Amino acid sequence: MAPALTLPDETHDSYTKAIPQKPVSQADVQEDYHGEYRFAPIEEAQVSRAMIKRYFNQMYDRAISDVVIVGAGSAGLSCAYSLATRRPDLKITILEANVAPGGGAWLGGQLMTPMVIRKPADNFLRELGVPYEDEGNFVVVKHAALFTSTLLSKVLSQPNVVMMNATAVEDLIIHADYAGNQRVAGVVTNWTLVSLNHDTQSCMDPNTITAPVVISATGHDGPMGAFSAKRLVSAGLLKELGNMRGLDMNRAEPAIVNGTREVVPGLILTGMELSEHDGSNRMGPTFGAMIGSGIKASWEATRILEN
Ligand code: 48N
Repeated sequence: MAPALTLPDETHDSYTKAIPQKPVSQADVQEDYHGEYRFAPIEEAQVSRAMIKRYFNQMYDRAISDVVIVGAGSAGLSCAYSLATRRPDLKITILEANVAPGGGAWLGGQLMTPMVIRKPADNFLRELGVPYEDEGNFVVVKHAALFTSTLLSKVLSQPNVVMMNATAVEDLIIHADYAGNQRVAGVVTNWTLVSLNHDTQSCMDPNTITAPVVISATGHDGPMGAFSAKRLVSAGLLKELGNMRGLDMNRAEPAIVNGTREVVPGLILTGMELSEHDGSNRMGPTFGAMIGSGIKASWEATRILEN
């Protein structure tokens, strides 16, 4: 862990110099829903410093990560959980453009709430402890948010995972390796609200996170869908996008899982972003391939790191 940022003396006195406060003892704290509920005392600066110290220490520490995962949808989160639990030694940093992570996995299809997952991807539900109804060849989770919130909580409770939401990847770091081959070596980041407003202000420069492996799971729609695949084209590392094809569940799901791979040195694509890169079919409202592709991406990442 990088050295913690040192902050000015945090004794209580330094807070009350500005605005003297009536001292309140800890003994006044009381959780009483029938009488008087009393909180422990706090100073506003303590709240600010508690956030600043932790957030910017983690930004400092994760400026060099082992694996960056772009996109906290069902594929990105499945990948993060599989990688973090199998390789607790890795510094895994997730970047999610939305304030709310989860991507398209908060609903099933056409705003309906049940989520369909085809076997064998139901194995992952048992690993997470997500209940479901068994329909034979597939299972149904009663609410997509039950899957996504459970997965999200499991990912965020992994000690080696840091997630920065409301943070967009707005470019890739691309280096020439020792043999002169181009390889992805990290990501270029900015607060999403800044990324979305580059046309309203000039020169709001980004930040960077370097990592030997970047896993892009930015989906196929939304304001930044298929971000890395599109960037490969504009950076000259991919001739053209394959463009996602029409819906065919039985073709789409195995194609996405089996096609999950390192598409250029240092960059793995997973989930629906891959359908835009490869031109594979879409599967519509069934999520087993997002789970399988995410888990396969985690194995691809360890293959790269171990070679
Ligand atoms: O849920 P998505 O969009 O992507 P996946 O691949 O995890 O899951 C796709 C799945 O929900 C489907 O589309 C289903 C199966 N339907 C298929 C079909 O046929 O329609 O998550 C991508 C995440 C989102 O949360 C985005 O906000 C985020 O990636 N994101 C980014 N985060 C950071 N920087 C970026 N440049 C960026 N672009 C997207």
